[in-house]
Amino acid sequence: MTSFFSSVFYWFSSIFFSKAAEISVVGLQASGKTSFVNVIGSGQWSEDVVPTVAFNYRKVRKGNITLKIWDVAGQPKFRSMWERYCNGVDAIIFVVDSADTEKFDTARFELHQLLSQASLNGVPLLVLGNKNDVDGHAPVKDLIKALQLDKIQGRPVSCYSCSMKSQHNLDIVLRWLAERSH
Ligand SMILES: Nc1nc2c(ncn2[C@@H]2O[C@H](COP(=O)(O)OP(=O)(O)OP(=O)(O)O)[C@@H](O)[C@H]2O)c(=O)[nH]1
Ligand SMILES: [Mg+2]
Repeated sequence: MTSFFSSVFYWFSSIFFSKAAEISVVGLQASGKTSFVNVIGSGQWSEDVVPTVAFNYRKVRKGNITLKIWDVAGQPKFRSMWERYCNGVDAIIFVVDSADTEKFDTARFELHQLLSQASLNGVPLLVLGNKNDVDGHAPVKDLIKALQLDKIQGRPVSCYSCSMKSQHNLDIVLRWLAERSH
């Protein structure tokens, strides 16, 4: 009987205390954006992922939080779309392949270019240094330096090292997103 009442309680609370956040996931091609959305959506890692064309939209429910996610393509021809999909969201997630140090300069350029758009003033930013399962990946302090995250002003900025493949640190990412939900 107790379990019946507690499940009814959780059902009601999921309706009345449910929260939502709309987020955009951007970053250079092959950094792992679609893998991130797949892993938090299905809890399953798969190598089998094709490059995104334009964007994917996905709604993911985690506990009492609904995430509306714009997964935007990272190839150069699609980058001019990033601003449009980041406009009005609760948070921007910028994914970097932390093992591909040669692309850090391009990632920094594209990130700062995006954040210079007045329409995105104040939108919280989460930088994910993905692929930390790969040897030679850059730790958070090197990412902060390489992407000049300390120069970003006027918005909350966080940076975590993570891996979609091993699902390392995804619990922290979800907690960060829960704090942006309303
Ligand atoms: N080792 C490793 N490989 C990863 C990880 N996350 C993604 N990958 C691989 O990186 C490649 C690109 O992943 P995607 O998720 O398609 O990258 P994307 O950022 O969505 O790329 P675009 O859609 O082209 O912008 C795939 O081969 C993935 O299997 C990770 O955490 N570790
Ligand atoms: Mg993709």
